[in-house]
Amino acid sequence: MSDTDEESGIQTEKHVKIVILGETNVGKTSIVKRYCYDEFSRYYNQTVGADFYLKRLSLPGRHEINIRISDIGGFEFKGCMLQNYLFNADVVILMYDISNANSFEYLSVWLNEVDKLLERRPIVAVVGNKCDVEHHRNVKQNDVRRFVTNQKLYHFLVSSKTGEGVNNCFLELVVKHLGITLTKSDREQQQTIVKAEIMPPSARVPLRRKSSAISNSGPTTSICSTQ
Ligand SMILES: Nc1nc2c(ncn2[C@@H]2O[C@H](COP(=O)(O)OP(=O)(O)OP(=O)(O)O)[C@@H](O)[C@H]2O)c(=O)[nH]1
Ligand SMILES: [Mg+2]
Repeated sequence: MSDTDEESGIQTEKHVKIVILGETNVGKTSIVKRYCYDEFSRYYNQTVGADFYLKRLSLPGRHEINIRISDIGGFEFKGCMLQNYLFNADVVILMYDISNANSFEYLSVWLNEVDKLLERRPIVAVVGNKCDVEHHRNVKQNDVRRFVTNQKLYHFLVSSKTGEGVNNCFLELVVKHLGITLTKSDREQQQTIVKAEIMPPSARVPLRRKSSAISNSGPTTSICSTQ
């Protein structure tokens, strides 16, 4: 991180390195692409090794921030490069998929590895992705709460598909690392526009009926589309 020079009004640059870890298929590449390019692909393309991205963020108070993001393929846990990827990390994101219980359970193994490979634990955030498929949730919220409380970690819920929570997650971690204080309106300016998909009736998931007494008139859906 370079020094600030707010009093003289000179714009200064700061650098933050974020490393994203987690099981394969949880959406690590997807969150980076949503954050850096505001795009999403429903097709899975496995990350081999690691990919590196750069995002510039301007914040009030003449803060110009270069965020370097390392997107590590889920299979890299077994690779010998993990220590190199983690080198000098300011923030580590441990990502799980809320619809995949294993992906959450393995986070403790990833966290052990981070602690083993780094002398000092950086800021670590547990990020639950795919919150657009809340109706397929397989990870208990209490388990997540217990893990993040015990380990003193941050927790965010996001959807790389709709963009929900994505900007906020990166913003909070960056300002936390740099010690920048933002006002409520500064935060609001950085919020993502959530993009909901309008589904044809044939693709909608029917609501589970509580009892047979509920009328069965017309098609229903558990998917709420907002714009
Ligand atoms: N519904 C939904 N699907 C998502 C979301 N994020 C990612 N996906 C899908 O999940 C699959 C895996 O996404 P990736 O971003 O490639 O996963 P990854 O963690 O980078 O996987 P590896 O590169 O193998 O480690 C893709 O088919 C994405 O379209 C999300 O927020 N919601
Ligand atoms: Mg990937």
